Amino acid sequence: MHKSPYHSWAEPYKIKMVELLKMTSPQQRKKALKEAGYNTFLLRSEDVYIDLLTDSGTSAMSDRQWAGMMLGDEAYAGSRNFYHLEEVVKDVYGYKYLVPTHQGRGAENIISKILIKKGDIIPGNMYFTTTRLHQELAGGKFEDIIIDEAHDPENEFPFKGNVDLDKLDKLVKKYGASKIPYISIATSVNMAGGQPISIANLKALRAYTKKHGIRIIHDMTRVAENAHFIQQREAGYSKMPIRSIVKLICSLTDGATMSAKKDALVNIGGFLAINEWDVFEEARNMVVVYEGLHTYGGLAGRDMEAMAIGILESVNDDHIHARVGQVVYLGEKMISFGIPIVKPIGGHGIFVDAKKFLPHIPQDQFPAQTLAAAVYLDSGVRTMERGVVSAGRKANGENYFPKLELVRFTIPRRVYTQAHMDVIAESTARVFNKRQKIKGLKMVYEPKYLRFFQARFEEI
Ligand code: PM9
Repeated sequence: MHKSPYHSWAEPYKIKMVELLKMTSPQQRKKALKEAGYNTFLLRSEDVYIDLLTDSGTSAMSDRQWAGMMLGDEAYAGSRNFYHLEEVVKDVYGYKYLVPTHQGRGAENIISKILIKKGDIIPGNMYFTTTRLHQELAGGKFEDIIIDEAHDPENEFPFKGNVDLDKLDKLVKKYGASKIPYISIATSVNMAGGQPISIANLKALRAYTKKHGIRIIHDMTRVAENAHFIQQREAGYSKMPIRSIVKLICSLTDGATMSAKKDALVNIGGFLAINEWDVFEEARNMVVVYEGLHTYGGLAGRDMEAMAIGILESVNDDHIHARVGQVVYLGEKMISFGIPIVKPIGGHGIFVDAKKFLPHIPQDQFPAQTLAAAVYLDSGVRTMERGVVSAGRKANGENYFPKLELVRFTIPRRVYTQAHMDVIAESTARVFNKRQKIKGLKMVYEPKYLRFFQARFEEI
C-alpha cells in the first residue's frame, strides 16, 4: 500500500493551468441567494468561490486526458475511441459488453426499461435519486436493504454500504424471486455519505443471489473510492492494488451502470456494462433511441478517449490515496471544530448532519437546504442538500422523510488545495457558532421530478 515519505496524502501531480475564481461580497451573495430561491443548484457558478455542489463532471483532467481529446475520432459510426474505451472497460472492470451513454442516468434508463416489469421490486443498498426514479418510471418499486447502521450518522461501522441479507431474504420470501429482476448495489453509497460495501458482504450477496437466480446490477460510479476503503479496512486486502480490488468487486456482479463524471475523471460520459448477451443486445438496440449510435451513445469521440484514459488513472493507488486523503483532511478539521458530520468520513465528500447542526429547525422546514444556503452566504462555498428535498415524494404523493438530513460538501478530484479545505472548514465553523440565529425555509415552487434540482424556497 502507498506510503508517502513526505506527507500522508500529498498529491501525485502538479498544477499546469489555473482557473481564476471570483471573490464576492456578503451583499452580492445575499442577492444571488435570493435570486436562486435559496437553492444552491440555481446559483450561477460565477457567484461561487469554492464549488462543492458535486464531484460530478467537476474534476480536473490530466495532461494525458487533454492530449487524448485531440485524438478524438468524430466519425458517426465505429470511432476508434469507442474501441479503446471498450478495451479499457473490459480490462479494468472485467465486464463483457459495453454500451456508452451520455452520463449515468442514460444507462439507468436503459437497464431499468429492459429488466423491470410493472409491479417488480428492486432491493438496493440505499436509494439514489436518479436510479430510483428510473426504476419507478419503469414500473418498479425500490426497497431499501442497506444495514441499519447506514441510517445513523454517528455509527462508525467501517462498511455502512453493506446489504442486510435478512432484509433481502424477507423481500424474496414476501414477493418471490421472480418479482425481483435484480438487486441494485452501489459501491461508495452516495446518500449514506460515500460509505463502502465490503468484499465479504458482496461475496455473501453473490452466493445468495446465485441460489435464487437474481442478478446484481452495480452502480459503479465511485467504485475506486470503495476499493480504497476495502484496502484500508478489510482484512486480507491491504496489499492488493486498487485496480485488482476494483476488478474483484465487478466480478461479483452481473452488470453495471456508470456515471464516468465521478471516478473516471471526465466532465461528461457514462456507460452500461453487462455480461449477458441478450441484455446487451437489447441495450444496444435501445441506446439508438435514447442516446445515439451504439458506438458513441451521446458522446463525442474525444469524450470517450478522455474517459478511457481517466479510467486508467482512477485505479492508480497514489491517485486514490491522495483523493480520499484530501476528503479525510477536511472531515477531521470539521470534527476538530465540533461540527457534526457523518462518520466514518466517506470517499467523495463530507456530509454534515443538519439535524444535529440545526436541531431547532423541523425537517419540514428543510434544515439541510437551510444550512447549505447559510454556508454559501458566509463564504461563497456552494454545497448540496441531501435530505428531505432530495428524497422527494412517494408514488402516492406523500413526502419521503429520510432519517439522514445532510449537507454534502463534495470534493471535486484534483481541483482544490489544502488552503481551500481550511477555508471551507473555517466557514462552516463560523456558521456553526451562530447556528441558533438561523431560521428555516418554506418551499414555494416544486417541480414534478427530482425536485432538488429546481425547487425554490423563501425564508420563514
Ligand atoms: N450523482 C452527484 O452529485 C450528480 C447530480 S445529483 C443527481 O452525486 C450515483 C451514485 C450518482 C449519480 C450522480 C448517478 C447519476 C448515478 N449514481 O449524474 O446521470 O452519484 O451522470 O449519474 C450526482 P449522472
